[in-house]
Amino acid sequence: MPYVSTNPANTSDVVTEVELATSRSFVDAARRAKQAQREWAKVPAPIRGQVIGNIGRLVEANAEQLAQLVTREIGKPIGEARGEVQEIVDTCNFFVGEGRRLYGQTVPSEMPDKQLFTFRNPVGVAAIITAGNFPVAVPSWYIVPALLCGNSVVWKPAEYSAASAQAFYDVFAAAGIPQGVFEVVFAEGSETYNGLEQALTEGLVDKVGFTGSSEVGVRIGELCGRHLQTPCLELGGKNPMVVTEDADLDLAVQGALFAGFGSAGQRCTSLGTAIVHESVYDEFLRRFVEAVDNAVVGDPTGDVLYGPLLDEKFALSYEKYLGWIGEHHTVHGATGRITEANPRKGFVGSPSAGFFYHPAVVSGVRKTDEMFLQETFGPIVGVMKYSTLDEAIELGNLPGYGLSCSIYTTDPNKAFRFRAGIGAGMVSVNNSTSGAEAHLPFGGNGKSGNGSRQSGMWVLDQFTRWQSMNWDYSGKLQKAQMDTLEI
Ligand code: UN1
Repeated sequence: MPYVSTNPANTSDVVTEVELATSRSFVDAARRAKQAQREWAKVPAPIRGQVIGNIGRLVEANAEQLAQLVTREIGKPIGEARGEVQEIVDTCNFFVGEGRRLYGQTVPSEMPDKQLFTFRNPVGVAAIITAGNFPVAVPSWYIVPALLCGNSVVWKPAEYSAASAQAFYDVFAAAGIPQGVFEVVFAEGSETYNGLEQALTEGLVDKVGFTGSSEVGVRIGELCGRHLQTPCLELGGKNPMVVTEDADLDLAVQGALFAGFGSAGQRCTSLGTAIVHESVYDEFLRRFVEAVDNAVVGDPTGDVLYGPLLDEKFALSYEKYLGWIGEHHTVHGATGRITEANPRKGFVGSPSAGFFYHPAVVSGVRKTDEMFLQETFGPIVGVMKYSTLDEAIELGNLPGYGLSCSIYTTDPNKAFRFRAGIGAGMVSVNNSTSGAEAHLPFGGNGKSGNGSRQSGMWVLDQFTRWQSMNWDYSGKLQKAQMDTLEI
């Protein structure tokens, strides 16, 4: 079945057409990957690291082209797309060095003339399923360390970012990743799920990495559980930003604008609800609404805060989120699709050519609202009041996600109390909820994931398994616990 990927800023622009695979093709790719992994694991880790270095250099050499393609295919503003490409380079740079570390340990034994060791072994074949909002950076967070650790990879990117995925894949092939070690399969959801199930049953997949919705994450988690596997799940978020009474309000507004509306709010780390102290609520809201009103939206090849939604599918779900706005809410400014009939001041380009939506700031949000409890993957931010920091922390935790959060405060005591009380995997102080750096643990808890972490050295635990070894050079049978030396 062919799939046509179009430019969401101009839907008549066809970016690529790919043939979607069946579940069978997914299984075949996993089989090739299984075969190829045996040889790849024998390549010394420092040499695998060199190949990762080649990838980083090739991405750098083709950075502008790749960024332009990402912008054309998913509508991410070009500045952010360049940042996304840089994130691959940063990831490669980190893991080049890891090829010369990938440390194990030497551990003392309780018996004389005996030495204990630990080794990191590759897991085998990693099946990586990723979303299209970060079509190249987030895949690199999985694929680069997985390969470095001696695994092979079967990658299922989002269809609507197929051209970006293909360009990313081509770089890996050109950098010297052997055939079969990295396979890409374009397939829609149910074929992927069936293929994955089959591959797990046949023992062809040893680790699953998934970035996407919490709903699909639960299904993948259940499937993996049946095969006694722990997947790496990076799911949705309802990321709160707390603005305390002593916060620098202009800074908080800048943070809320970028976190809430950067990438059109389509990051898993995007701001969900600004939880603002009652004493500064009105002033924060006034400045925030003004900033949103002045923000430039439109053609993502220019200098805009955000462009179109990723794809038609996301435009449709955004319409659903708008339906959560109730009588007791105040919506500041226009909502819905930007058209000639529903225009936006300062819009850059031609609105009706793509999936452009007005930014929605919704105040008067209550803790029982769908708007407050559910992820709204799009340019919509709720604003609500709190009176004590404990209450703000409780509100931050209430939706049950736990990916990212931030606090704007000039009081370090509040920042530390917030950090300790909030259930999120990532906490920002006086900075946006989004914009993770490539070498800090990335991941969430609760509905945001199963506690797995990506990035930096922490991701090594996803793509290696510890093996212990004990070596007895005493020349006799020494029995643990029984022959322990008495002092
Ligand atoms: C995601 O949306 O899946 O923190 C990841 C950020 C990004 C990653 C977001 N670097 O904004």
